[in-house]
This record gives sequence, structure tokens and C-alpha cells, in this order.
Amino acid sequence: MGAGDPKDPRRRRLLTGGLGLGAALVAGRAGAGTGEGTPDPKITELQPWTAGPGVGVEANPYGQPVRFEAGVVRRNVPWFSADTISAVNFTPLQALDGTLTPNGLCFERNHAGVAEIPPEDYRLMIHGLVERPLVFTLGDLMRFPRESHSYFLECAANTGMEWRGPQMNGVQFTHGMIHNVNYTGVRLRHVLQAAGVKPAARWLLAEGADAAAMSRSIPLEKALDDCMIAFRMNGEALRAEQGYPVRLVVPGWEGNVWIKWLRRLKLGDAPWAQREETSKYTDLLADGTAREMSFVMEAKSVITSPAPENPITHGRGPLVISGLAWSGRGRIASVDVTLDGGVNWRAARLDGAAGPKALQRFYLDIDWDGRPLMLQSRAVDQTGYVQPTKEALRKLRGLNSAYHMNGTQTWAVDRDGGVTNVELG
Ligand SMILES: Nc1nc2c(c(=O)[nH]1)N[C@H]1C(S)=C(S)[C@@H](COP(=O)(O)O)O[C@H]1N2
Ligand SMILES: [Mo]
Repeated sequence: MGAGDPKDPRRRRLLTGGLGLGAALVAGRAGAGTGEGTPDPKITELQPWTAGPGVGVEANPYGQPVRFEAGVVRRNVPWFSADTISAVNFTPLQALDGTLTPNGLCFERNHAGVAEIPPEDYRLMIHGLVERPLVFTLGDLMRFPRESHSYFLECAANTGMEWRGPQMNGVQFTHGMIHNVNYTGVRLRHVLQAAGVKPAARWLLAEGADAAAMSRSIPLEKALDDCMIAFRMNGEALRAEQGYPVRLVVPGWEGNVWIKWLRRLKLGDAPWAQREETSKYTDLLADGTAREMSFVMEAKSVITSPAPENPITHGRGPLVISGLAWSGRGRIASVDVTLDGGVNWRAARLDGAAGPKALQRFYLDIDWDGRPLMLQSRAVDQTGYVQPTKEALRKLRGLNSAYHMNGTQTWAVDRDGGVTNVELG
């Protein structure tokens, strides 16, 4: 006699003893339960995870995701990176909810691989137009007043593959060069003030200790505003991939200026014209001129479910539409969602109050009638800037750009719930 046998006393106990709960489940929303009169063996039979004790605590000194979520990983696009050293992978946005990106899922962009720096060997030098050139150890940096803030980091090339039309059939690849992390560190201005910034200083050069010696010029105004020198992400030490032991945090600005493995800060009176701000990370416009120092990531949003990786599998009825919005200029004021390719728009529900320059989660709860959808989201930020269409961006900037594509994204949902990356035009 097994647990599924109607004469099994365990089953009878479950059915009578659990009547209140069972009734609540059966009377749940249409389509959400199995329905009355259909005994569900997952309820009526003793399951193996209940029949015996689970795995002991010592099996997992550093926790890993449950094995059923093994598919939730960073992924790359083989043809997009020439090798694994100068490469990028993508955050699995389709599998995440809320706003913070788990450390192991933050996309990586490295120009010369992941540097490994023993914390005791870490040094940060400040020189140039300062009163006192200084060298800090990690311990020195940790004695400045500490703060924690959540910010998004978006690579300027995020969504860049879509400049010429829909190309990647997945939100991980169209929008996954972004993460949103709670950083702990010190304000850059406190560290610069310790060295004494000379009045002639206007710009800051930040340089990494990796073999790429990645370096970018940053206006002093921004450096003294909200930049951070961070040594923790989501509470724990930075991951090597994210610049352990120390990275620069430049809220709202393109990822390229967020120097990882930060080793040098130089104050000067003019920008330095580094490779990463001349041959790369400029935007070649339609008239052949190049837009330089386009630092700010403008307001953008995307629906993360439904998405190509998240088809509707439950048929008509209640459908949770969910997505992310962000702006390098501050907070998100509102997000609108259209189901019909822009004919009608509805205000989405902003979930909690994200801080400025951080990811904002939004939801729209609808009753899907089973008809095809043309889903789009459109973000408005606190400055009143409205996320443009891709077509509007192309009119302004031409087709030569690889960077700063923040146009609205369209997902076509078919009758079966399948989702495809399309563009209206
Ligand atoms: N030292 C150093 N800093 C760097 C880079 C690098 O290759 N070396 N890549 C930059 C680029 S292009 C981006 S988009 C971000 C990526 O940050 P992540 O790896 O935490 O996602 O780091 C920036 N900082
Ligand atoms: Mo980047």
C-alpha cells in the first residue's frame, strides 16, 4: 500500500486534516489551481523531500543556487567576442526579479581578462594637480567614512546589436549588459580631498591595474559629486570579475568609466584622449562627425517577462508583465506599457522606490484574452525625458553607432504565448 492508495491512512489524514488549506487552493483563481475533484498526488502523496531529512548544513560552506536553477547563468554570444580575454557576457535578466543583481550573475566586460590582486598588494596612487601625491593601501581606504548605495552599471554597448534591427532573440542578449548592485565604499571626493585638489584641476584620469590598464578621463565635477571608490558589492567583497579589491563607481555613466582594479587617479586640467574615449566609446553620427564623452546613460526600459526566454505557458487569464527601467539622470518617474504596439498605453506599477541611477522594477497585471500582443515599455525619468523609439534614435544618430541604444523594445507575443524580438516600422 503506497501513499497514493485511497485506503492509505496517511492520505486520508492529509485530505481531512488539510481540508481548510485544500479548499483554499481548489477555490483559487481560475487557471491557477488543479480544480475540484482531481486529487493531486503532490498533495495527497508523501514526497521524498518530506519522507527523510535533507542535506546537512556543512555541505555548502559558500552557498550555491539550488540545482534546479542551474540554467540561470551569464551567457555570451560567441561571434560577439573574439576571445575570452577581451570579452563580454550577459546578465540573465529574464530569470531575475526585484532589482538587485546577484553577484555571480553580474555581466562581465573585460579588455584583458580578470586580474587577480592579493589585497595586501593593492595600492592606489593619486598624483598630478594635487598638493600631496599619495599612495593608499586597501586598509587606508577603508578608514574613510563609508556609505552604501545601489546603482546600475550599463555598458555603453548594451542593446548595440539592435541598431540595425532586431538581431538577438532574448532579453539576456538585447539588454543584459547591465547590473544593479549595492556598493559599499567611500566617496571619491573624500579621497581626493585628502590629497588636496589644486585649483587648476578640471579632469581626473582613472586607470586600472589590469593588463589593459583601462583608463578614462572624468570631469572633476562628476568626481566630486556622487562617485565612489567601492570595495564591497551586495555586502561581500567585490568579485574578481568586478574589480577586486577596488573599483570606481560612476553613477549613471557608461560602464566603461567604472574602472575596475583601480590603481591610479591623476588630476589634470584637460582630458587625456585615451583609446577608450577616442577610437572607442565615441558615437559616429550620420554626418560623419563623432560624438565624444557621451557619458550619461539616458532613460531606458525593457520588459523582462514575457520575453523570448519567458513565453506565456499558462494560457489566457491573469498575466504578470514585468520589467526594468533606469536613467543615468536620476529616478524613474513613470513607465508606460503598450499591448498593441503603441496605440494605447497603460501606466505600469512602480515596485518600491528605487534610488536615483538605480534599476526600477515595474509590473503591469493584465487579464490576457489570448490574442497576439505587441509589447513595449517606455520610461520617463525625473527630468521629463521620454525613452525614444529606435527609429527616432536612428534619425538623430544614423546607423554607424554601436553605443547608447536606448530605444523602446518590442516583443511580439503570438496566440500560443511564444515571444519574438521584432521592431515596428
Ligand atoms: N580595469 C578595467 N576596468 C573596466 C574594464 C576593463 O576591461 N578593465 N571594462 C569596462 C567596461 S567597458 C565596462 S562595461 C565595465 C563592466 O563592468 P563589469 O565587468 O562589472 O560588468 O567595466 C569597465 N571597467
Ligand atoms: Mo563597456
